[in-house]
Amino acid sequence: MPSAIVNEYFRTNKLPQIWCPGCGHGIITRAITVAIDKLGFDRDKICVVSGIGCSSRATGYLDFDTLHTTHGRALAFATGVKLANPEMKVIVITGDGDASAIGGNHFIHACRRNIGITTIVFNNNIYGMTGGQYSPTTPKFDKGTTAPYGNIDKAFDIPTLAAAAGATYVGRSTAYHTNLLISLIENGLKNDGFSLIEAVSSCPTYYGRKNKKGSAVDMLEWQKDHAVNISAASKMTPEALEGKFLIGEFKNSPEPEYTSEYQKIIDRFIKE
Ligand SMILES: Cc1ncc(C[n+]2csc(CCOP(=O)(O)OP(=O)(O)O)c2C)c(N)n1
Ligand code: SF4
Ligand SMILES: [Mg+2]
Repeated sequence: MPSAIVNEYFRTNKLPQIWCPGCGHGIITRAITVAIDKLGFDRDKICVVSGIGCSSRATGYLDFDTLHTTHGRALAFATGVKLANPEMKVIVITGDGDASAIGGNHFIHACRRNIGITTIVFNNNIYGMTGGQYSPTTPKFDKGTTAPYGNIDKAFDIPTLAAAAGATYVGRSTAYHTNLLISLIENGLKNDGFSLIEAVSSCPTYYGRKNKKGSAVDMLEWQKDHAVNISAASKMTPEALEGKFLIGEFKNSPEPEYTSEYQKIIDRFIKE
């Protein structure tokens, strides 16, 4: 990490962080700070909220107003922060388990309300913190400690879920594709409503070992080799796209934001 970013946006007295060597979460956390830096936002107008998980530990290291909350409830806390402080940029950092398993209901309703929260899901396809249980994004037939013979549940596609539920900005990138990730986070933060960016991460310790994905470097190379930008995908055959996943900006359709709509109701009653 360039030290300027670390010194500016990280609580250096809390470092080193707890993540395993080769974990993708550090790369994604840095990308968030670079996006904020590029936008030049006032750091006192930013609040970062997380749930519980390896990914959610990021709020401990980031030097903004931060809330490290309870498992699955980051969006509930963030909704309260945004309603009380509509002028603040509210960012949620969450894991695939935190966002789409225990927090799945908060997730779809935050999307539906189009509340001004930029949510970054660190998707490592597993519950990393608790020892590798399978999550709603573990690919079908992959293994976890709770699926030693293979998981038979179909995985959620988080961007598709978010777009269908009403999020107005949706994208996906990976820990490997950091420049794209930074630009998606920037665009998500520019959107007044609910933005969802899935950041494909890697957990070499649990998901990688259980599914024989090789080293941390092998897992990043897998991201490089299997991600296809949505702009290139339209020119590819279904055969060429077999086994690949899409990255890029999937949706950018601004709509009225929840707290500004709420303020209109308040103003109406104050006048009456
Ligand atoms: C109410 C509650 N249930 C379960 C847990 C245990 N728990 C902590 S983190 C976690 C899963 C985290 O997975 P994910 O959100 O994908 O984050 P990762 O660690 O993979 O980054 C679970 C089940 C908890 N802390 N609280
Ligand atoms: S257990 Fe997995 S997700 Fe958690 S810090 Fe280690 S590599 Fe990262
Ligand atoms: Mg996870």
